[in-house]
Amino acid sequence: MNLPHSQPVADFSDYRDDFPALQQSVNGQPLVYLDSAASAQQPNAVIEAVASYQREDHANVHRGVHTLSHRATESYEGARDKLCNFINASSRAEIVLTSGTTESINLVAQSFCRPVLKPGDQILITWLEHHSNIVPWQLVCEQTGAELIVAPINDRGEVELDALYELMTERVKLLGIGHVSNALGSINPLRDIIGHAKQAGITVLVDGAQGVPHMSVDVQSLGCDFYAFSGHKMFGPTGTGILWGREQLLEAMPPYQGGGDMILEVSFEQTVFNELPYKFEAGTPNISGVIGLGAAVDYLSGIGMDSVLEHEKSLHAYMVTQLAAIEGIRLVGTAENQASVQSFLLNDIHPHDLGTILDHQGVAIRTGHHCAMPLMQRFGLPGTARASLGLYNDRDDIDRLTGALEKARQVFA
Ligand code: C6P
Repeated sequence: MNLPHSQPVADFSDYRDDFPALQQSVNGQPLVYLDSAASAQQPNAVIEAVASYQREDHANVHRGVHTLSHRATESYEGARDKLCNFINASSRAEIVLTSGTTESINLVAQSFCRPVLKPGDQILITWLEHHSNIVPWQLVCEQTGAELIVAPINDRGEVELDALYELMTERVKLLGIGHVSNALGSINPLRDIIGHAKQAGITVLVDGAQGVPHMSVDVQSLGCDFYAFSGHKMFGPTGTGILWGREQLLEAMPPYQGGGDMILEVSFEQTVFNELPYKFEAGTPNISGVIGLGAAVDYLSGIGMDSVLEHEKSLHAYMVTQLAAIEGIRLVGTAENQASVQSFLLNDIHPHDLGTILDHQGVAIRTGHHCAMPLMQRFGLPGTARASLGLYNDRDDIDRLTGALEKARQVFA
């Protein structure tokens, strides 16, 4: 549906028409896509922005004096401006374009933490984290002799706040915390957590991979120091991501990688690095992907992130009610404040078998450990089935999911 962006739409699910991938049948059934937490589908506006750059404007950025290079640079840098406004960063210098959340977190681990961490220092995370918010810290702890410590969660999948705050001692140099859990959907009370961390003098990185696609994010009002997210989960192309960081911190950090574009001057004796954010963007970037991401930001801004959250919250509540009504369902992750994601098990059916049976009925979900193995261990599970929502889902999708699960229950009865 290609309405002017400010025009309200009566039925949110009408946006589905904007997504060509959702118009197909899979295994003889209209596709129901409930795997947006892994990667969201792309609207026509994004596909067209990428295609148009590739058809007409393809050239390298920041290098050429010719027209195509100017056009490419304008669109690429235009996307940075859109991202800056989208998360209310105070300056475009704070928007570092990366390949995704994973690279953004590794950049902070290696460039912010590695030069300053020493034995006895600690990095604090929680049991909810995705591997991307665990392993980079493990690596930097091994490199520096610092220690990784982990705040517990309760059986609903919520961070135990008192225990988290007790761990916030002067030894902790950085807190790495997810905005929304990819496996359980728990939304962390970030303002409260960041407030406590700041009182304790701790730098905070938020893994926002599952936050930005589903709600309005204002990095200045959150009060964190770094916020990392991925383009492909917010309806943009894969291989794009953002590290937002406070300018003062980024300014003081050494480059993460060396190469073209991140320099002002090079001789064999020394190199003068480029200004922010280019100091962190070595080599030819993912130009078409970033241009597509700019179009995704326009698309989301047109709908309004508060509306997206409202729509998905109501759909999530419906999903929980409908799932709970199925005999033999166990919901994994029942946090009071939850969004967009629901993990579950059905009797003793292996999640992979469940995923396969659902796929045969045209319903796409993710199964397994969701790159959160410690979290699965916390629940004594090898994995779960996970349905995750995007702005294009509606109640019919949930009904198809529950119908397919009923069938699976009968097959395994
Ligand atoms: N989660 C999921 O199915 P990348 O791969 O860099 O775009 O994002 C990594 C990542 C980091 N943090 C969180 C909270 C995430 O959810 C993800 C990606 C996908 O849940 C793929 S494992």
